[in-house]
Amino acid sequence: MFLFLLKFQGFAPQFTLGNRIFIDSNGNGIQDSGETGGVSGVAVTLRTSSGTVLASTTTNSNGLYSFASMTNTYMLSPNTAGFLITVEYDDSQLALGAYVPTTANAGGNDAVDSDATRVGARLQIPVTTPV
Ligand SMILES: [Ca+2]
Ligand SMILES: [Ca+2]
Repeated sequence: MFLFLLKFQGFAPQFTLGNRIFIDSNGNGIQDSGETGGVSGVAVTLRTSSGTVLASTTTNSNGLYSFASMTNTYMLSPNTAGFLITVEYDDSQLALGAYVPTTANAGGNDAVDSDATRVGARLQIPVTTPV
């Protein structure tokens, strides 16, 4: 069984939001050192807290995704909460195949855990923009 891990990190000052949809091979909710594979072609969307779509992208061959130049394109302010990075978890998301979400926020290291929680047919990560 394979699981995937959806990770968020924000990088200041360019406000590149993103990270990876990761294959959590041992299902422990942690991006372990040997787990370098990602899921490609997954549609990822940046939304407001009320669900309005701000931007969409797809993961690359390493499972990486990002929303770049946020401050200019979307007028996001630093250190602002209220955005969501979302992945549809339904039949429309063919790239995920039989992958299922892994445990969110496992262990004590936020740098290597999975941040996505399931809300209905959607996986989402609440986002606060970088300081
Ligand atoms: Ca793992
Ligand atoms: Ca976390």
